Amino acid sequence: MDLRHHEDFGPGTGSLPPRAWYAASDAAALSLNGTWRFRLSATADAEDESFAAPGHDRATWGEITVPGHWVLQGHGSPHYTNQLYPFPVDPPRVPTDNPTGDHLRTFDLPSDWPASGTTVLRFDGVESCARVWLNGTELGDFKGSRLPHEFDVGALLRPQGNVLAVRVHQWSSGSYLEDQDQWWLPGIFRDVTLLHRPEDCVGAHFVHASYDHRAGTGTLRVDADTQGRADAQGRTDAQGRVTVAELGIDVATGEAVTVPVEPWTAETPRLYDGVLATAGERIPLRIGFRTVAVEDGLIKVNGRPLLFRGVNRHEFHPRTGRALDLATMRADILLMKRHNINAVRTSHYPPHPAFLDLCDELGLWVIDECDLETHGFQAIRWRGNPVDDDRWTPALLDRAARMVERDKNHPSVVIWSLGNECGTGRGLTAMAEWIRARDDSRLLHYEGDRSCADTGMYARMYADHAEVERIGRGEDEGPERRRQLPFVLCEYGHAMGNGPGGLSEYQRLFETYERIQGGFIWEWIDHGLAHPSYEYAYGGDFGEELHDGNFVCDGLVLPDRTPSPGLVEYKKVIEPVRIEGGGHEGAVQITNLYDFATLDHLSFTWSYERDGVRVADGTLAVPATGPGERAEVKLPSAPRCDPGGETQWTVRAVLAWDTAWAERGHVVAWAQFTDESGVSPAVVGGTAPVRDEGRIALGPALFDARGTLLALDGLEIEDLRLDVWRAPTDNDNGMPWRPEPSPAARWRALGLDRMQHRLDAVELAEDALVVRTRVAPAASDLGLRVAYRWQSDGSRLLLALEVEPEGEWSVPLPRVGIRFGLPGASGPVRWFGGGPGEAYPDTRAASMTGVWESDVDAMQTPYVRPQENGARPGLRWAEIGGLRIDTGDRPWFTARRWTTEQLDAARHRTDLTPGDTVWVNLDIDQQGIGTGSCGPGALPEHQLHARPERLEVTFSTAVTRGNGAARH
Ligand code: IPT
Repeated sequence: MDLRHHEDFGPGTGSLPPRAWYAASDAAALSLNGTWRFRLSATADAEDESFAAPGHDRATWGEITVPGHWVLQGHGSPHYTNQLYPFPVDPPRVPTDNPTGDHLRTFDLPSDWPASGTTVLRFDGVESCARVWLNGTELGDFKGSRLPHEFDVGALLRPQGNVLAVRVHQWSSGSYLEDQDQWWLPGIFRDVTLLHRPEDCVGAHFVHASYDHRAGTGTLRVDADTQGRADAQGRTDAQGRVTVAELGIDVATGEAVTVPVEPWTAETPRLYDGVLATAGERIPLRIGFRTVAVEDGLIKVNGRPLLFRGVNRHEFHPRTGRALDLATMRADILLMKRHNINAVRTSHYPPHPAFLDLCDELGLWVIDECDLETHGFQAIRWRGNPVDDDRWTPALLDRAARMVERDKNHPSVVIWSLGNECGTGRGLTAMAEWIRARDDSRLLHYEGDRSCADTGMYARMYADHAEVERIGRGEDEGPERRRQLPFVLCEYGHAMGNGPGGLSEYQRLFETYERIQGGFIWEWIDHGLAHPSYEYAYGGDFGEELHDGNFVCDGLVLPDRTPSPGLVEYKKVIEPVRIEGGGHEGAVQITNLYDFATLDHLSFTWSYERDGVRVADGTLAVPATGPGERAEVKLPSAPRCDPGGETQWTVRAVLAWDTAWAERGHVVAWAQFTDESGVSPAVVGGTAPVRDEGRIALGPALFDARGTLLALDGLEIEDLRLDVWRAPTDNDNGMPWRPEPSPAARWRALGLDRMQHRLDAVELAEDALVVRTRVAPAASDLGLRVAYRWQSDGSRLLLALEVEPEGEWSVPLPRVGIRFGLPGASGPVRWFGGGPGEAYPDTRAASMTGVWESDVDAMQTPYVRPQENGARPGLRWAEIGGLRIDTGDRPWFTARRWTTEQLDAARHRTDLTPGDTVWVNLDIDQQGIGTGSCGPGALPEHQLHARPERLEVTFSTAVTRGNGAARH
């Protein structure tokens, strides 16, 4: 059968050979972005091709913004699947139902558009297959959605009234190669540009800029093809000149020159401005000198091993999908740099090319990944996998070439990745061979082939801590060749919903074993699409037949790019400066964890706090400390303050001056050290409980006859009782494809979400009211014996809670503590404890001890799919809704305007309606978070196993006792 262009194995026809992308030259350019005419058809051939001819009647057509996806502009709807193809797997055929968007744009050339030379038309990205006509003449067709394609249009252009017609099919054979875990979003989603190519213009060019760290010199050679052709060695006739004024370089293309330079690294992104000039054109070059190599089994740049503090980045915007503007790209990088991230894997396709310019400029290591994933074949045991079928190899090689040619001049790109999750096959080997032959100055990455036959490094995703440790020790099994390779976790720490937990433990391994050269969190941003009813939509919200729900919302930033607590935690865990030790007379140790930079750009400050309130502060003089070095500095003697309080030092490393990515004073790293631990509040007692008219009074407190607290000094309190349930997090819910039940499934099976409270006794003792209950789920013999011992000194109310498990508990508890309601509570919330943001047992590195002020609404983390969130650890005291809470037991503190049951039932943010009552949880402990939505669950030391527990809390209604409004 004859396959039509969108269903054949090939990459397309008619486009020019790929070449390097650059933002601007002095040749004329015309952006064709903007409003285009648009018509959507349900099938590939519902309409004939007459629309491409000038003069076609478009009266009934709509409009669309280019770049953009039609499904986000009111035509059809988006569809989310992770691995599964949303169509029958019968490669290279695709369904008859194949949304097809006809795009039309008429344009005039600027009056000064040069008549000589020629002009090319460039598409930077079209999903998934385009066929292009200019003025009625077909230029060709192409696949490879996130790769550029150019056509020579010189002969067809007219000064006025040009008609550019583009037919885009949502599904094509290319879709089989683009099964990335993301929304399917068809359309012309990157720029469309006309580029004049003067006579004697610069053709393809390749900037080779290496750095010799022994000599301190850089060697520059720019190969350029002034005719658009290269000879058999890839070298070209040297007709162009390369100048770098700052370095006094003025050489012919093809000629190498070695001069003293400052190297480029992600930490010190030193770029030199140069020019590549031919008789017809001048192209600005931004040159970074650096050398990437594997030596002694380690990835080294400029002779030094790297540690990737990375993140996987998809291109995403909640309104425009994968059509990103420059400001958004820059915002991503600034946010990354401000959170100590030093590397990006462009999962799972080459990004908009301007993103890499920004990585060069601001400094990030980049793994540039090819637009290739055939994950859906896994579901059919990899039968027919395109990467192991020679008919597809030309398409694979085309993708490899388009990536490498486009991006090869970026110093930030240190590793090429063949793609993601494609299984194994000859096609991948062919790609690797082509890439190595074209550019042997970078490493090759591909995670999917455990033999590492084609790669220069060993990569895994979601390996648990124990396995990473084995690899670090060199105790991993596997091919001998692989055991010699450096190791990177190309994905780990699945940032879905609340979490990921366990990052500190991973980082410790990365810093302990030199073979483990860091990792890349999965992933940067939640792909929640702006939605009129749900606020943010995820899989299934558009009525998709097959979908993977909110697995698409697994980022370190929320869809609107608000940092989630996970990003704040990651920033702390990967701090490039470690501050340790300290104490009374003790010295502070400062370790420079940068790979290249000194600490010269940082200043160090200290502050001293009593009960969370700053008493004194100052600066610390830190001696010059090179990468990997450690310095010791003495803190001043402890400032005088009132005795009896809890005192601590806080030491910070902040930017000493403005940088390209953050302002002076921006905190890069910090640590706190306790000086004196303070005195716990005195236990109160002495008042006798009194029974009266079906009520029990105890000092300021009123209980009902069953011993339920009703009010304190007239402040209403609702339903105070033991609580063990939390709205399961995505990590609690685990991986749907794993056979063993997730923690949340085990919790629900046992009934921890439906515990019954049986009242066993209400005892009025001389100076205490004791209420005994047994808390247990129906159908089980497991239970928790609970004793609430209430005492009062006449003005305050003390609760001493005791919990005793009964039976063989094999399931960890979600939480254990008390919860109660404060009807009508409003106003600010102030607390002394961990903050400012949320934390859990294995996500608390970034929690800083201090006095914090917020309000209940701001204490919620609005995860796209609602789930447990917002806990603050280490509570000493809190004031909320007129209630004062004091405790020496440092419980976890949570407050929200809905119940856990409502949070558990909600599917979207919009399902949560704040009620009048603020529900407060004080937890003795919580189960850790882990990263079980894709990866290991909470580590054993962060699991909450049922055991005898105690909690003492004092309640009062007294207002602030001189706790100044210190905010950090
Ligand atoms: C891994 C994929 O590479 C990535 O695209 C994403 O789907 C991630 O998981 C989970 O969000 S594949 C997984 C089956 C390990």
